[in-house]
Amino acid sequence: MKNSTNGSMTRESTEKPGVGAGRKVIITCAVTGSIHTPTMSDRLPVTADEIAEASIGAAKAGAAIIHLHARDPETGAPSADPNHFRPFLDKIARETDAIINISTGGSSVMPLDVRLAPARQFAPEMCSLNMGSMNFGTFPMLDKFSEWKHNWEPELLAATRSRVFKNSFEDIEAIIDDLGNQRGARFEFECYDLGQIETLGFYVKRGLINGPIYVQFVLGVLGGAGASVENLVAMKSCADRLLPSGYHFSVLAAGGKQMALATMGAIMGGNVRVGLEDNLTISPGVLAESNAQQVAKIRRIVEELGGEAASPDETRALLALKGRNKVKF
Ligand code: KMH
Ligand code: ZN
Repeated sequence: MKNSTNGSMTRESTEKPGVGAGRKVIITCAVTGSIHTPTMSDRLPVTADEIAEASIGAAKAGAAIIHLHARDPETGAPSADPNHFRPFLDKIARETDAIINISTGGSSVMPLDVRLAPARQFAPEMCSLNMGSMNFGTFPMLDKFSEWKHNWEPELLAATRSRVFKNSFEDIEAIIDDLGNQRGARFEFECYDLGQIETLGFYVKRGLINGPIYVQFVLGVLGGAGASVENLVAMKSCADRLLPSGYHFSVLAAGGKQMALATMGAIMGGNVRVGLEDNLTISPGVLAESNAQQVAKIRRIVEELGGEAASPDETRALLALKGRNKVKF
C-alpha cells in the first residue's frame, strides 16, 4: 500500500532518517587551513580581517561551526601564533554566535606544542583532534603552478614529501587531557582512514572519551583514504561497529569531490564540512568566490533533500558543548 506521507511503496522504514524528515544537519566551514597557499586562490583568507569576514559570512550562510587556523598576515604562511588568532576570534565572537573550533593540527610540519598553543590559550568550545600519525602529502600541487607569490609556498609543499604529520598515541592522550578534561573542549575527531577510527574506538572503550562523539571522516588527503564513496561507506561501517550508538559523523573531502561526498555524507545520516581549507572550487574547475558560497551551496543541497541546517545552539545541544560563556576570548 502506498504510504501517503513519504510516497514509499513499502511499510515505514525503521532505519534512522538520512537527510529527510527535517533532520538537523551540522554544517562546519573550515575557512583557511594550512593546505592551500595564496598563489592558488586570491579568495583564500589570510589577514585577521579576511579570516573574520570569511567566518562571519560562512556563519550567516548557515555554518554552525567555524573551524579555524591562522596565517601570518604579512606572508600568508600557516601560523599557530595565538597573537594571529586573537583579532579574528574577538571579531567573530562579537558578530556571530557560531561555535569556534580551533585546529590542533596547525600545519602538518609544525611541532605539537606550537600546534596546541592557540587552543590552550583561548579554550574554545571545540578543537580538532587528528587520530593518527600519517603522511600528509600536498606536494602534488607543486605541478600546478610555475610561479609563486612567496618562496615559502613551494618549500612547504615540497617538505610534505619527507615530513610525517605526527599524532602519536601519547600526543592524542595529551590533547584529550589538556584540552578536553582540563579546558572542557569537545573534539572534531579527524579520521583519515580505518585505523584512525579503530584508535578512536579504542579510547572510547578505555573510557578516555566520554559524551557525544563527533567524528570527521576525512577523505582525499594523500596519505589517507582517497575521496570515494566506497571509502566513505567503509569508514561509516567501521564507526558503526566501534562507536557507541548515537555518535555523530561528518564528512569532508579535500579537493574537487568536496560537495559530492559531503552530499553523500548527509544522505547517509551525517553532517557536512566545506570551506576553502579543504577545497578552493565551487564547481569543477571554477574557483569559489568565498567560503560563504560553499556553505550556501551545501545548505541548498541539504534543504532540497529535506534536511535543515542546525543552528549553533541546536549544535551545542546535540554535542553537549560547554557554551560560549566558558571560552577565553
Ligand atoms: N584540512 C584537513 C584535511 C586540523 O585542522 O586539525 C585537516 C584538518 C586538520 O583540518
Ligand atoms: Zn584544519
